[in-house]
Amino acid sequence: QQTGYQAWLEYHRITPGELVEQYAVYSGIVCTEKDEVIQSAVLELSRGISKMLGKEIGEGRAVIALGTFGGGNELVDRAFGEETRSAVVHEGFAITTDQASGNIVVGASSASGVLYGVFHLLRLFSTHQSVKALDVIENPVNMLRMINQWDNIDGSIERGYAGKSIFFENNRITEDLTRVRDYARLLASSGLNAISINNVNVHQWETKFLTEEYLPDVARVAGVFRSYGIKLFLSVNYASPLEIGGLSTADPLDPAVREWWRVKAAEVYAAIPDFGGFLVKADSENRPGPFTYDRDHADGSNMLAEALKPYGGIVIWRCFVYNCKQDWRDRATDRARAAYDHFKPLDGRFMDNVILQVKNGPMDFQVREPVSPLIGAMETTNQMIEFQITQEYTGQQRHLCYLVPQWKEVLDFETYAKGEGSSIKRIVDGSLHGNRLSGFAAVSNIGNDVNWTGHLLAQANLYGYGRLAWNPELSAEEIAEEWIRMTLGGDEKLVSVVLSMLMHSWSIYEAYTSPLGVGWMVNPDHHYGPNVDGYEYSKWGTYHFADCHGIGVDRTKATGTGYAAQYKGNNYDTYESVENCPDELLLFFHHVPYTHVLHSGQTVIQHIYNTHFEGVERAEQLTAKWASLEGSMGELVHMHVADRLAEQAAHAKEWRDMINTYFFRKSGIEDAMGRKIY
Ligand code: GCW
Repeated sequence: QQTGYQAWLEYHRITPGELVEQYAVYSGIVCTEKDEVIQSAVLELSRGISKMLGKEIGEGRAVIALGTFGGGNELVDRAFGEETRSAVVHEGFAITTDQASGNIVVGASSASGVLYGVFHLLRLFSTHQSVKALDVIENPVNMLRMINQWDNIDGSIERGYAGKSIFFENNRITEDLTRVRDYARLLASSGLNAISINNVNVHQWETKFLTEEYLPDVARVAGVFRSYGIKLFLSVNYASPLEIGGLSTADPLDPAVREWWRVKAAEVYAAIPDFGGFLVKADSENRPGPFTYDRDHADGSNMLAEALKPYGGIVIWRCFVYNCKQDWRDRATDRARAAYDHFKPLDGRFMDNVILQVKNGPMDFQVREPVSPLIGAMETTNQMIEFQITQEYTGQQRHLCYLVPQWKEVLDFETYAKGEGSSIKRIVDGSLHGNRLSGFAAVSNIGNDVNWTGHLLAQANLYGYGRLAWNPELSAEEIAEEWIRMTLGGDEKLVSVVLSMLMHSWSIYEAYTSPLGVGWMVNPDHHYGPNVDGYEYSKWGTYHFADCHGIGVDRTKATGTGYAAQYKGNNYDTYESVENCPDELLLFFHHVPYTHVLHSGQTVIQHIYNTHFEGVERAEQLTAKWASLEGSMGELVHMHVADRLAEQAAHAKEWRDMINTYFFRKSGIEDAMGRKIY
């Protein structure tokens, strides 16, 4: 049962008709370069086209030619003039249809550009577009387009909801890398170019990845990704010099520690010459870091950066740093403030091969959070954004939640970092502050489930992440529609129904879970399912402060924690004021009475009741919509998603009833519509 294994590389057979005739004119692939990435491109192209046409490519009158500019393929060199060549940057590509011959030509300035170009062409074929007059130039907007695996060497995956690791089992790196290769194909086809393969929480065994016990196997994995233009990174343990180096300290200013890392870097590069660098979670959630030695994050990251610098390697240093041993009685400490408070004062001190990786929001990948005020706030520091594809807090791939619309909102957010026009996307693409290094990272949602992501429709998040990292201007609808056509086929009713399901899913999930931006209300540890006070008296800094009068966190400068003052310009004014604060973030910034009237005209309490009743109805509508698609796709696929949607609808009721009952009991205020509350 290979249901969903090919994901968006399914290449459904194109039924006879105008399109087949158009596509079938191609009699072969002309490629003269032996480079392994270009050979991957050739393989992908012939595999894709023969699957779509149901026969080997052949018997036509035109060819598809591909190669790098000046790489020896005459058809490529003839097809593109100087202007086009200079418009194509390192990983970009150009595609053109030669009118006289009908030949399609894919040209690029690098081998990976050729591969991205081929995947683009395949996307055109598999979404049934005309290829008669192509004239395409595409360049990736972001330099680094990265995936972070949170996989452990024992095969488990932190926050993984789609089975076990495809990389590791039984404390070894997987012997058979076929599946890793197919993952590389999926990542490259969506536009990605970097991966870190192990969890940022680096435990005892994974710390040894830097030793000769594991390095040859890590190099094997790097080789697989290399053939798809993807660079390999490792998450490293900050305390490695202690744990595997036999030193008595990991003090970043200690010469012996610095030397240890230099030697390590040399060994890693000897095994993997194009190694990407280190990803580091330090002084975060009980992981070791420079604080132990009274040093700061700049000291820690620069030490590693210095070791990697001779080889062109980079350090990606995470900013998810906060006090995870907070006393809930302490009302002055605010977790939301932490990243900014820790890192902003260090601006200007990081080496140029350090990138700070900042989560999209100040807390932790909730269904709704404001955008992190740290992004853009450090003018002379490289930054990249971190998203979470794996649905830790958004239904764990048992609920449908298409996250691209959320990411789009974040990327379009105006920070005013340099006045108007300082959107997040312009910060993370490096253009606003002129950074050499920048980009996107995201925590993967895949495992060894046959369909990769557990919930088949959650594949759209992985695909969408890659497409958005390549070009943040694409719309969430465009991306979803591509994914549907490529994965499930082009039946028009199917496309429109699934598109509407995906596009509404985030708002549905938000409706029946935690209200008005306050977040959490989940079961501790595993984070699935409702538990309103689950984190209320915990040490994690995650509170909603509901009492019999009202709810919300006062994060204003005037009377609260002062978090709102981390924003610039209009944003500060908007969030500071209870009148101006957008409804969806009201409880993130303000503590208000249940009778407070929202911009929508409803009171807070009535909003909670309404959205929770409606959320369940809308979740039920998803099951009905999906049911209407029976017969328009493979039976197994249809049944699989139907099962997940049924579970979601039932579980949404659990959310509704817990939340409504909790707030009815706290507030004593009845639902104006008299619906059932327990
Ligand atoms: O969201 C939290 C998760 C942890 C994770 C941490 C992080 C990898 O619950 O499981 O650890 O974030 O991002 O470091």
